[in-house]
Amino acid sequence: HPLHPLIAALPKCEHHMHVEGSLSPELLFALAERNGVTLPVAEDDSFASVQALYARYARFTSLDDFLHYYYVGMSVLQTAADFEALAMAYFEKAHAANVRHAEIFFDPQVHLARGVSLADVVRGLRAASRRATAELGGMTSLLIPCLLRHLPVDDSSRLVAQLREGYWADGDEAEQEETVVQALKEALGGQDADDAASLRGALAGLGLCSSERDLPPTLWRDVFHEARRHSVIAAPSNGATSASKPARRGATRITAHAGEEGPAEYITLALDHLGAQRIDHGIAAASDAAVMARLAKEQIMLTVCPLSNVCLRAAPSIADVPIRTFLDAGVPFSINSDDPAYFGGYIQENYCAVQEAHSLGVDDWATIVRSSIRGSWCDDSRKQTLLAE
Ligand code: ES4
Ligand code: ZN
Repeated sequence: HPLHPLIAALPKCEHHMHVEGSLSPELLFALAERNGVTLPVAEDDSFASVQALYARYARFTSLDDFLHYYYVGMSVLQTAADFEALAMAYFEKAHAANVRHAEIFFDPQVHLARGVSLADVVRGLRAASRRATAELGGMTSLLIPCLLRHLPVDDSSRLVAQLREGYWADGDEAEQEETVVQALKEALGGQDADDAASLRGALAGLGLCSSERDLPPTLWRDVFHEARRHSVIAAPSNGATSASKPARRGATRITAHAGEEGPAEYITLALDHLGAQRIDHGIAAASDAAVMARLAKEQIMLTVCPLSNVCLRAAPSIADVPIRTFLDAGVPFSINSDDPAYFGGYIQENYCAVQEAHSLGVDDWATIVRSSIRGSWCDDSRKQTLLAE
């Protein structure tokens, strides 16, 4: 397509990419071997080889069908180095597609249940994030832990309590501030050692994902209320901070998967009851005029994932992903890869698929790029830089 060089060159922001979903079958098998993890014997032998696994990924029938493979796959991730390698491989792909800013989801509850500490996960991801900035043209990135809907609500509560105490600490009692700061310094490594407050800044917000059917957002209302009440994850502060005097922490930013397989009503519930500032997927909004009007009025960004929707049968084809409907209604959205190793494409392939199915114009792409920057959770000065690119 004549617009493809332009699309490749667009300065992109990605907001909806589960880092565990960037685990390729190749890396999955390599880490299973290195870490001595035994993969399950599926009836259809899908874990028999890299090729068999790719073939199985091409036949997902639903979100839950995919999630089974996704949670088995991530069992090979054990050490901080594994998470660093995983995220670095993603950042390199993203950089090749001219991603300038990436906000990355991860699933702490699953890793904790496997005995992998949050400190190790965050340390590995942070290391990759720092390297990406240094080695990949100043690309910025933020981390967003997600609560998981397929697990009991209590499990989410426990994670929020742990985040509140200081997720980096291994103890389960609230730590003395001194101890916390020390652990923070350790978790960050030398580079940020004199800015313990920036450890809080390692996480940019709180998400909600996993199975959606029959799991309305209201079930997590109290959990998100707790998270917001205690600002368990600080929004970035503008003032100078120091280890001895942490900046006043802003309200926790919240995003939630809603309206992927579930109804438009779940989008409304996520906004009203969880305090969501963004909605992940949100394609069901297109079937509800009132929800569309609200998203446009309040400029709530949807993080749309076209290849994911087709792969998991949330939409019959890319042409059915309501891109034009959102553009016409003034509903801001970004285009994202979701779980790129599982759904047959990274961000570039998602942008190109949208172009091929929807024949967008240059002005449409300018709108998408601007919306993606405005809806990011980086600070205002970074947004200004991105808008100028
Ligand atoms: C996910 Cl596609 C999708 N939907 C909901 N939760 C998820 N976690 C990882 N990928
Ligand atoms: Zn997702």
